[in-house]
Amino acid sequence: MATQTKPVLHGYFRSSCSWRVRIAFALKGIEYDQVAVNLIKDGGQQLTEQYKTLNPMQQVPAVEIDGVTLSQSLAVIQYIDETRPGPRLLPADPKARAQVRMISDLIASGIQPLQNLSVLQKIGAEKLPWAQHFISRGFQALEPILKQTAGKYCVGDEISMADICLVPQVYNAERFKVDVGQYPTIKRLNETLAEIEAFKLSHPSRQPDTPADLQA
Ligand code: GSH
Repeated sequence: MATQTKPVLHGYFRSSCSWRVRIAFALKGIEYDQVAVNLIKDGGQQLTEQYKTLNPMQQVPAVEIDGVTLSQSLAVIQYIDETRPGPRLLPADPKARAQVRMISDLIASGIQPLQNLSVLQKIGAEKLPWAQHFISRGFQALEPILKQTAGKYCVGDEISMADICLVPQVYNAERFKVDVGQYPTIKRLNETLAEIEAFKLSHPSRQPDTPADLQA
């Protein structure tokens, strides 16, 4: 059950997985503290022995909440949804819920890991075309799926975990110079979601660890 202590998010302003958790907290109206883990500075603060005790995968986010430490953003989002009041992040209807998980997994397992920092560092020189290839491949699959499932948002007319995954992934796509205009449904959903306060407040340009030159 929820306790009085504020959750602590160990994350990085530009990490799409940390952003997912920030959106979930914002949608639920949950106050939380943030501890910055700079993925670049000092060779990557996620690689320290100290941080490894929070997330043995040495990635952000890690979240201290209700006396447990959780990693894996989708597990964190689902825990928040199951323990906190506010708008449901996974729909009650099993088919819609499966669609939300399908879209979330497509992004969280099928796209983001292939363009993640540690993978790009390992492959060396071909970083940009590599990332563009896997993001485009994922978006080519996501577009027809969303065409079928979307209403105002990714699945019908209620915001869900799928939307929480989509917006940070589009942000990554734009960083890697993928032309999102080729995917009209993805583009339309992203534009709609970008206007929502929870997505704005949690944006990488507005975090405590956002460098001054990247602040909105
Ligand atoms: N499946 C994990 C989740 O959803 O939380 C992925 C976490 C992940 O890839 N985090 C990235 C990271 O920490 C930032 S979005 N990258 C740094 C690294 O791999 O060294």
